[in-house]
Amino acid sequence: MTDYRTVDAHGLVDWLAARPSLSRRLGGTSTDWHVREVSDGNLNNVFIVEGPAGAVCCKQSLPHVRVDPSWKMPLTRTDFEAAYMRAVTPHVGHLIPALLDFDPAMHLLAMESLTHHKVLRHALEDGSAQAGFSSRVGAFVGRTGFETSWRARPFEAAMADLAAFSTNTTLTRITVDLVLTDPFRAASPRNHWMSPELDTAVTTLQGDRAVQRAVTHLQERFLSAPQALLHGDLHTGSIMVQGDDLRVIDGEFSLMGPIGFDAGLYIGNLLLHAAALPDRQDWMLDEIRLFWRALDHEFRAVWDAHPVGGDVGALLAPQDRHRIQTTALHEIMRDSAGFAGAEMIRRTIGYAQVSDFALAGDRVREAEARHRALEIGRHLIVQSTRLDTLGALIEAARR
Ligand code: SR1
Ligand code: MG
Repeated sequence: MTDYRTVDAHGLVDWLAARPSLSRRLGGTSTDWHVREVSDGNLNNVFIVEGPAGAVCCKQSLPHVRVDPSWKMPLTRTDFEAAYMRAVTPHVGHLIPALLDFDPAMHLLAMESLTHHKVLRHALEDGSAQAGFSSRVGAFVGRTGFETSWRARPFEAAMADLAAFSTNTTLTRITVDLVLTDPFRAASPRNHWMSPELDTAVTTLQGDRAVQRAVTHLQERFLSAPQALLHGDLHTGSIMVQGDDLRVIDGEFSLMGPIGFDAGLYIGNLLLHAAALPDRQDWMLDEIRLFWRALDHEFRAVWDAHPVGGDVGALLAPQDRHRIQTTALHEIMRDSAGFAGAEMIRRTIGYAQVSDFALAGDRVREAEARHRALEIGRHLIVQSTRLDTLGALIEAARR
């Protein structure tokens, strides 16, 4: 931590001025640059810097959770985000912002500024999101899910990622606790919920042994099925949109894990939005269809394009490939359903909830929306091992 200091606007300008390529991108001299703090997530400081020629987005880790300074945290999370961006950029191109620079001593990264983009969750909330965005998210998960798997590359490359990202233990601990444990356990002090409206539902959920058994299965999948390099926190706040341009941001939770974890978090957030605004349910179910079809298409297409890229699959006859792909996609769907359910529940009663519920209108409707989210979430979790097709998932999510 010796060379680290948390930058403010002035410190950031000095840091940028010492970097010729970033200075050129901004243009003019440092006195022409305008810095705006745009931190929105729970963990880090984020700034947009604009100059006469262009803009840069800078993100720096803090020694604590941004929204809770008493929650101390190591600084390495931007290191993992930079490593994730480097690892997936060759496969997804402009579906993520370009990484421009990373300073490991300052844990400060600079990336392409998405000045005119909006966080997808906000675009959904203010009604500006254009229908159809999910096909690009599905393509992102399908491509990263295959290209970083053991099927696409020699085991040495996959093991290098396994070794590198398995040290992302601080953020993995957050996921294990906040997504896959605390919400399902009474007396977890970080849980909070709309009380008294949800009291009975929460007590029932936390005493439900079928839920405990199914979440145990999800915990095992998350921690012991390193299928591919995951984003690790793929919710609608980790995606930015402008018209039909979409970028996935915030890869700090990256790790090797089951592909259905990324897919499930995304699906869960669409279903949370539908729970908050029932008249958008058909739209959100359409988005899930688009998402899954694109994931399915890309996953098969990149596999077909290099059928013997990895050690896994080296013996597979071409005529068996389609069937093996289908089996793999069924497994991803089952995992997705379960993780979507866990995400819905943790975003309703856990530490980090979603702002979508405020759209419900009044307290009565919000309580109904939250009850819906808990009910659908529970159903997806306990039924997940039976939900292996898109049709089955949609039907389960319609309750
Ligand atoms: C303390 S971090 C809480 C949540 O914010 C992040 O975006 C992740 O979703 C995490 O679970
Ligand atoms: Mg984030």
